[in-house]
Amino acid sequence: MNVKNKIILALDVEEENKAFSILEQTTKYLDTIKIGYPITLAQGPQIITKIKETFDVKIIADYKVADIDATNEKIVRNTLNYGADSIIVHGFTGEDSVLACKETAEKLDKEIFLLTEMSHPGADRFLKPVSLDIAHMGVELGITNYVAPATKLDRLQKIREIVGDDAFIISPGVGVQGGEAKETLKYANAAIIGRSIYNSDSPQETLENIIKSIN
Ligand code: BMQ
Repeated sequence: MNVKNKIILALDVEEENKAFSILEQTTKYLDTIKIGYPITLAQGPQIITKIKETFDVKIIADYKVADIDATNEKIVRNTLNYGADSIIVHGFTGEDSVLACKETAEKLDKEIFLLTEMSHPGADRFLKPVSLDIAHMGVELGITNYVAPATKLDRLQKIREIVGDDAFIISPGVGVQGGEAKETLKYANAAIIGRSIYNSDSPQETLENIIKSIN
């Protein structure tokens, strides 16, 4: 995995024209975006295909897949067949659920990202107590891509220690949620940034400034 400028745009807008306008302004500096339920539910999953046909970007589908193995298989297969390059799956559902996602993606020559701990405060109650265990499970299952929080650098660092230097970690929570890109990239391979970019008056300038701040 390789992410240009170490920034992944979280494209959580709902309107297609807004999404396309932001992509036009940012894809000079970005080659990887994350789309999730907001735009998918507003525009339909065909939006994945449409973005792929229009822009030269890799798409991470953030559907936080969290069901039994048989259902996960269907969710992952359909998402990737729309053209997504990878999909984010929850780890708390356990080994069989996660393995179904991994094997389905591999059959299509695509990848999964395993979500370990989350960036928001509420994650401390239920997810934090098990998130390091989730990372250990990922290693046992041979997973090489992870999601871990930019807002909790001590946790991000611990997760990096567990998954190892060769794993690829993408990290949300930079900007509006309080995380800082340069600090995050000490432990993560790429930072996921949404609102600070797509809600700014000039997404292009904001992105340029973030890239400057990293280098
Ligand atoms: P923003 O930069 O806070 O606007 O966006 C962060 C993006 O990462 C959003 O798409 C969130 O849904 C997503 N996200 C997160 O913020 N924290 C997590 O722990 C996981 C996650 O996917």
